[in-house]
Amino acid sequence: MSETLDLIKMTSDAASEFEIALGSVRANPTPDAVEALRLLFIGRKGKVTLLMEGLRHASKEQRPIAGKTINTLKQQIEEAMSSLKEASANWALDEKLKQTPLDISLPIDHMAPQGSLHPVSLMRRELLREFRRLGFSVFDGPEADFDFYNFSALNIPEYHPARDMQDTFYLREQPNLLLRTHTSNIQIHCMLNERPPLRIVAPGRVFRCDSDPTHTPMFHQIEAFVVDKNISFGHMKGVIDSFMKAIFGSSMKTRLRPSFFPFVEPGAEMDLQCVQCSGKGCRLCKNTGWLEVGGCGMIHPNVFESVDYDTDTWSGFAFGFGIDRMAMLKYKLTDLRPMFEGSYSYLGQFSRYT
Ligand code: FA5
Repeated sequence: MSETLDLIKMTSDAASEFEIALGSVRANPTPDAVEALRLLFIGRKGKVTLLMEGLRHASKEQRPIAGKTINTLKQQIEEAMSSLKEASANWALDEKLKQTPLDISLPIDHMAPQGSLHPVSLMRRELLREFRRLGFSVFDGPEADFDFYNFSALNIPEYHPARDMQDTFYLREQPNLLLRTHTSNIQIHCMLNERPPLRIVAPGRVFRCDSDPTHTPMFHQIEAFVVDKNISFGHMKGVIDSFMKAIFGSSMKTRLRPSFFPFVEPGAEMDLQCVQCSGKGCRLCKNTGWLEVGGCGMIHPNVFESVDYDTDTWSGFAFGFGIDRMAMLKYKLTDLRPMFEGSYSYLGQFSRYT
């Protein structure tokens, strides 16, 4: 009987102790303090757990009375612990928020870093603005295309060595299907669908098996072509000069070098003065003072024939320039490859141009 009375007295003492401890943990419910309180009373060696074990020594008659008292305390403690756990989670959140101060009075753009346009998008946007100003319309074409549009109709027959000039990715699924190696395929798609006069600009992604500081396996070109009556090489030179000066400034020097492309005659390569060394010669321009940005020329009569245009009536010029190369020159970059590696810090530097 006296053991039972002791147990009840100890339970009442434990209840008072718990009330006091609960008050101080509630004031500062850190996860550690909450866990310590739990262990102290209802842990494996906790005060209430030991009281439960002490029930073994109580007499058979008195055991239910003492048991009920201890159980009631245990339940009260468990309930208090579950609300303490919630308070502890809120405490942890408050602490975290204190460490990352949040000033809700700041303007929104100070809080979230803003995205920016990719240098190729910036360049394409600027180029299209200039071409639209010159009266060109935008035309699109497929990136995976048939040999006919990328090569044959452009006067590059099978086994022609010019096919080796552009290292082609062929697609296994279908014979004659490939990733276009240039945007010149759009000339054929457009001319088969539209009748002259034409004044077309066509930017797009192209693919070649190629990689070094000035070559990437995926890159962007912008194709432009004009088909009308009495079009001359002089018209082409005028258009190229006009948009190059609009983009790179009126002092930018350009030059045309005779070159061969099967789909134009005569053909030329267009160079811009090296922006890195202003024409003096450096590693980027391989000491030539110039950087090649694209090819151009008068549309070959065989191309007109493959799209059924009368060569006695129509003449035209075409050019295809590397957008990435022009971005490289405009933003003074020395390597094209990081443009496509997706580094946030690299691409973030273009935000001031967006
Ligand atoms: C052509 O692709 C012709 N289709 C251009 C053309 C169009 C000529 C119409 C005549 C009439 P070329 O292979 O030289 O030409 O490529 C044109 C430009 O694309 C190059 O001057 C360069 O600026 C860019 N370029 C070529 N290969 C790569 C590459 N791997 N990575 C980045 N830019 C490239």
